[in-house]
Amino acid sequence: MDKKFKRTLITTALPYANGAVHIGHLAGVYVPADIYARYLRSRGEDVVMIGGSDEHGVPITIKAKAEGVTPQDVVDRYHKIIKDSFEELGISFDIYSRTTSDIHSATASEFFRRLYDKGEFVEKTSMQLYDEKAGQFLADRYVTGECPHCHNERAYGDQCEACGTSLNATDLINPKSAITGNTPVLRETRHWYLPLDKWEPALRKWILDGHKEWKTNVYGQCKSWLDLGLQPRAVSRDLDWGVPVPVEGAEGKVLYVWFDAPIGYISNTKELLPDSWERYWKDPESRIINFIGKDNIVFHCIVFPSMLMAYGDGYQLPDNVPANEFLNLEGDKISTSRNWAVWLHEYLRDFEGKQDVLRYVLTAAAPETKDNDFTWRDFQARNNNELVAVLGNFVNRAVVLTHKYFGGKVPAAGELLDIDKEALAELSTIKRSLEDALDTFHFREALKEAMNIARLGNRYLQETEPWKVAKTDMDRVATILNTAMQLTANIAIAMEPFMPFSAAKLRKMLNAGDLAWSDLGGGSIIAAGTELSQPELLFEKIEDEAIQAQIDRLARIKEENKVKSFKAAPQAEDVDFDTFMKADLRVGTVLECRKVPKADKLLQFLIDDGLEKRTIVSGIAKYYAPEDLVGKQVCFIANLPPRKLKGIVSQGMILSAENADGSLVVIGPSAPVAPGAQVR
Ligand code: B3M
Ligand code: ZN
Repeated sequence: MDKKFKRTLITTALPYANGAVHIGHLAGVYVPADIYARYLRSRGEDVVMIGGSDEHGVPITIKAKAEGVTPQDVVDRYHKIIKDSFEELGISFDIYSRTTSDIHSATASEFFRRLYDKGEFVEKTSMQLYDEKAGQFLADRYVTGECPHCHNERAYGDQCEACGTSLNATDLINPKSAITGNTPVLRETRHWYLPLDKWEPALRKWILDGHKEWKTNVYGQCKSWLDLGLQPRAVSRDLDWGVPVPVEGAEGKVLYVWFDAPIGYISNTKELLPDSWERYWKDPESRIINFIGKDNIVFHCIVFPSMLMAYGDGYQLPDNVPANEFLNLEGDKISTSRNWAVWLHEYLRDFEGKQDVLRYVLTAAAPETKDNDFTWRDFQARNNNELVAVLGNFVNRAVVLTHKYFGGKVPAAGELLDIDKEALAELSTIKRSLEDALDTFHFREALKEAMNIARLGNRYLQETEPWKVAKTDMDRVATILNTAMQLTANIAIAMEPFMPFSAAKLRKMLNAGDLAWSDLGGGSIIAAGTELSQPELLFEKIEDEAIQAQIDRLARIKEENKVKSFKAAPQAEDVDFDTFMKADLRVGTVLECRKVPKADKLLQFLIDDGLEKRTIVSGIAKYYAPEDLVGKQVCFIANLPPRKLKGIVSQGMILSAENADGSLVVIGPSAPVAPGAQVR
């Protein structure tokens, strides 16, 4: 690590307290931050790790309204779930607080007031959407409508999730209030804006010239924001949930959640260290590292730094912002609202005692440079093939053999042969690579290096075969097992930042006293004569049933979502009965069904319609395998004029219902009927 820093303040994005924490949050932010914090601590560095819940913002108030409770009820509930589950996973926050604390409102309020007094804001009047029925302005997510860019009909007032563009509510085409469903009207309101354009030259210099070492995804995003040119951003909202704007005449207005949330890092440091918090924020010999996900980059690299510069008073800007990309789940984007996630508190319930397995898998598959996918099969394979078969296996063999041949006492080594020396020498190479990777936030790589000690150990035992040597030369066995125990002790040190629970278990097994990070790489760090405890398995195999249960759960959610996310179309215009009766709807039995060549959507049916056999072409090839439909009964319109599709004359149309995702389900009778039966 860069020697010029005396201490490190690690911040982690404050999760919104309107839902639990899921594996995407963990892989993106909390596991890497915790690895880093534990690493620095084990090196004896002065480090503070800050976390907390983000308890303001519109989504929380929408959830509260939907449930008929207060926003405070919502955040109390989720703050507890989040805090408890982080703790159980071993995320070693020095403080995990919340933005509804008194110290936070006071800090955020003072921050705003100082900027206001310094003339750092621009005050502007603008037309905003107002719901007359609800009697309130519609900030951010309170409005939905059509995205002006990609025409997604369910864009929010602050962002279109389909194309990723950030929006102003007034940009939406055909806006609707999320509270009443009404079409809002425009009404004049006054807000405070932070002129980001003022800070653009300073930001350019700080990031583009000064931090070329940042991760390319972070640097690149900053550069494209800066190249687009920065605009003033509103930092207040017309809302009744949040930190009130501390200015006369600002009744009914609160600080925008993205103004107050990053100040939460400061308030939480203050709460933890009332007397010394400023050292971490203002001393040039301290450094600040912000762990976040990629959707938060602009706020941490552009907005919050501008706020800090505007505030002045010695506040330091972050030294690094190692943002990660996104983790997907079984090929689909993780989504709180669609319940498409693995929730930490549920994982901890379903896989009791397996905290380290999740930490391991999320690090090994972390989305460090690009989006990555979590699958339950991969989770199982990494546990069984890596943690059990490589790490657990080596440690267990080393400890069991020491018990078998030396009564559990680490034997003294005799003369080292080349093979022993080489194994021990490799430890220092691994240590160097491991530290390089950790220092530069390459945690996947770092974990691989830590695991390499176990791989080395397995290879060593395989080659030295102490169980064979034991028949002839116990002195040699002593040297081999001493070496194996040195490797094991090194593992106990190296794995601590990644898998603290197993590392603690291993340390207990080794009884080796204090093993410090500075011992890592050493070839005599566990003394001869040390009495090992009874061997205990560090990891156990995860069986197919446990994995299948999770896969089944996700399949159920997928089905539920098809129904839940469905928005029924408005009812069509009336049709008179006689007109309706002109449509000749019938049931037919599918005799044959095959794909239409060179048309990936079409299936060609031969239907027994009770009178003769008729051919119908239908656009459902994406949703059915042709053979699955043979023998089924379907509903069709018999009296449509024949139509030619890809050279085939289609005599009618098969009826199907459309799911929210556009997939089609063929409609048929709920019990068999005679082919040709009419439907009315
Ligand atoms: N709560 C957004 C998020 O959870 C926001 C982070 C605040 S960090 C100061 O993605
Ligand atoms: Zn869009």
